Amino acid sequence: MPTVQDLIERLESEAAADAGPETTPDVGIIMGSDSDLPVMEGAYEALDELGFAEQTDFDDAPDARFTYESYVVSAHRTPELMYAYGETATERGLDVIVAGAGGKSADLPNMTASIAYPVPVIGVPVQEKSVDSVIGMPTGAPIVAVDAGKSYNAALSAAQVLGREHDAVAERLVDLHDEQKTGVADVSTALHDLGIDGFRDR
Ligand code: AIR
Repeated sequence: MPTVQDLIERLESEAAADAGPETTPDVGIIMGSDSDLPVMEGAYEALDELGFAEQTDFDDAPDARFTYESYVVSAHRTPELMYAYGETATERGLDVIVAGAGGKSADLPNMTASIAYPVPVIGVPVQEKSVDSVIGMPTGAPIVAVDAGKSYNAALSAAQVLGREHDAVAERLVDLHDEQKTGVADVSTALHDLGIDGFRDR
């Protein structure tokens, strides 16, 4: 069974590999526990909709140009791993990190933001009671965060960061927005034209 130390060494050796930006994951998704997955699913959904592929092997990038990876990293159970993830983020080629944690001491997003700085971190409070600990940063230690549970938006924000450098990502974001607009027009027309009973039955 792999140990935390194995994971730390993996991250460090990947950081030392000097891999090119086309082969490294662009977005890192981390969460405090695998129990956060149901809430963090939205981040995967958004990145999938934007055409990102998941990279499960640092040394074997998928064909897609834009990729993400994910790990469970607990600020309290595995602080060394959190430190290693944040500290190697730049060298491992991550452009932006989406970090989610729950509970009242949801410190993974805010601590990772400090350690990985200047790599931007988009924080996801997994529960309502996690909001204050995710966003409550002192002056000079920035984090960008979404509302409780809004991991889908966190991934869109991450893609917006990438979109400033990569036109292809910006174009995908605009296309996705257009699709969502069309979706509203579609349900609006159906609700009006079918009436509430017809709409419910459709
Ligand atoms: N958590 C895990 N390590 C540190 C913290 N704050 C958070 C997780 C999860 C919650 O604690 O992000 O939302 C409960 O985790 P678990 O593993 O007990 O289900």
